[in-house]
Amino acid sequence: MSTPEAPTWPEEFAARYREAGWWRGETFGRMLRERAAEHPDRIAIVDPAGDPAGDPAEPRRWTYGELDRRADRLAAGLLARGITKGDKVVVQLPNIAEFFETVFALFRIGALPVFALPAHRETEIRYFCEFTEAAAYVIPAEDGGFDYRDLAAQVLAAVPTLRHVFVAAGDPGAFEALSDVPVDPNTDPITDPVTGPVSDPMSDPITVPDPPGPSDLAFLQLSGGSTGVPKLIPRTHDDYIYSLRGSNELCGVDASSVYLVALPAAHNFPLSSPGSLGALYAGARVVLCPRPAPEVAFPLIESEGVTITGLVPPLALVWTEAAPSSTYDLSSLEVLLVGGAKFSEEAARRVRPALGCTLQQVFGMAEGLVNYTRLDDPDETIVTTQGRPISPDDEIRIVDDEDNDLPVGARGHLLTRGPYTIRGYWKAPEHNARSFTPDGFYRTGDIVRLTETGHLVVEGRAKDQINRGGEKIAAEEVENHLLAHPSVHDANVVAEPDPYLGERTCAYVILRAGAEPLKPVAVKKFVRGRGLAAYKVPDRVEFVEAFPQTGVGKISKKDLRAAASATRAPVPQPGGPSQPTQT
Ligand code: AMP
Ligand code: DBH
Repeated sequence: MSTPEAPTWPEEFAARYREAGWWRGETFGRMLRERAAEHPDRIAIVDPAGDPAGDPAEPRRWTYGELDRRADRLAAGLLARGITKGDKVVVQLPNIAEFFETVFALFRIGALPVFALPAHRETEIRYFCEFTEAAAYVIPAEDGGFDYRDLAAQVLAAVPTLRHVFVAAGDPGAFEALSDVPVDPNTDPITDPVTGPVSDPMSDPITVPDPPGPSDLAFLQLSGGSTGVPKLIPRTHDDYIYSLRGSNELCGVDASSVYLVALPAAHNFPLSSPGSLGALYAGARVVLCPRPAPEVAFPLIESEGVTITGLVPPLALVWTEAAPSSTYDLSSLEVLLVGGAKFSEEAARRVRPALGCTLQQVFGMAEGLVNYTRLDDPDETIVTTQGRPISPDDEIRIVDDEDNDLPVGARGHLLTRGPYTIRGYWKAPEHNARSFTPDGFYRTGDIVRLTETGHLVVEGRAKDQINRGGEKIAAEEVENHLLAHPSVHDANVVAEPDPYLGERTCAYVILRAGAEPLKPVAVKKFVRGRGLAAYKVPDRVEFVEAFPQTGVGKISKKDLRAAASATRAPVPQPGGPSQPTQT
């Protein structure tokens, strides 16, 4: 049912998707319970970081039974702290086992994880907490040399709704350790301050008073966006689980699969295409990779027998370069998914010879639609297209600037509607009126063409965004930060080509009349100082007197992009400043 916060599918579509068997009335809470009942002793999660309380040299291995019990106990503890159905909880965790304990506990209660990325900083996190009126924020103590407790202290001071900060790994400092939250329903009676007793102390598993249903929201995912602030994407249990089931089928994931989470776990791609949640749905094994560098990932592929993983194009390039001289045995790897940004045909051709596995291109979006090349597609299709939709009920339109449908083969705007594509962003009615057609098609902002075989080829982008190796940057968001500099009169941010990342950001800046001259590095420092994720800091800053204009006097980003390509700074070398940003 549509709410003012989250528009959803009209009833006739919902009925059709149920009838077709896409939506089966599943929830994440029940899914884990069922898998744990079916095969309690099978390994679900492998975290190479080890057990801080046990042997840190031995990977932690949680069975389905253990993950289920942990989710239950944490759910009980969160309820006891007053976190209930509908509450929002910003989850900003690296690739550690506690990520899954946390999100399944929240799923069970019906509280909604808001999936932040480890790279996000004060500006983004504060916005997520304020906008969703988050009740809690879950962090590691430290990761990648950054202290998330300092960030949490700033956010906590600024956001009145935020009642709890839980530290999932490391020294909690002034906050509560996540490991102190769980309660054992067998020994500790649990009382919700509002609804009273929530469990019978003798019963295990716990009984959640008002568990979420299949058409309830499961979480809020982030959009790369093209506007001043990131948009939040409301996904339901049933629609997301359908995308997992469909992905598993097309990617060959079954109970014997081993999925390596190489990208940040909360990102939609490694979460759901088919990702960790797809693997858990299948009863498979999820191996967490703390960093995607070959020297970290390759030993894990060998030791854990990884069969499938997903990478953004710059990392796929790094892996294909490293694999031929690697001493690790990568022969267990059957499928490498590559997506998030356009994978060049030349790079795609190198995957099988270098890694000995099947390439599967994936063109997806957190808003919904996911396209895969099929494992048995001809090699030419695999290396030259970005795949075709998961569902027979995914509707695809390719249209001109006036929304007229174009003939097959023509380049145009991709519009889509279907059983796992949202009908609107969370709490964004004005933006929704622009991003969706009146009959509910999502305007992806991608320029694509359709081949005779029904595969999509991504040809470009109409949205004002930079795709920096799979990390999306809304030009307007960075422009707003540049405009906050007292010496900046105006600013425009565009993409320029980069051999590794595909694109990187170039900021054109006009200084105020009479302002002291600025160095590019000072501008970058200023943007970084605004508390933004590092990948949003412009790679290049150019000062200009004026911006090129279109015939009607609007600023021409097209001309700026052309200028940026023509004057591109010297090509950076691998290992240099344009290596993929770790998020
Ligand atoms: P988001 O909406 O932030 O989840 O980002 C999804 C966007 O990433 C898509 O709309 C595309 O612009 C881009 N994208 C994802 N996968 C691919 C791919 N394989 N090739 C080209 N662009 C992609
Ligand atoms: O870029 C994306 O958002 C993306 C890419 C591949 C995605 O959301 C997905 C697969 O599910």
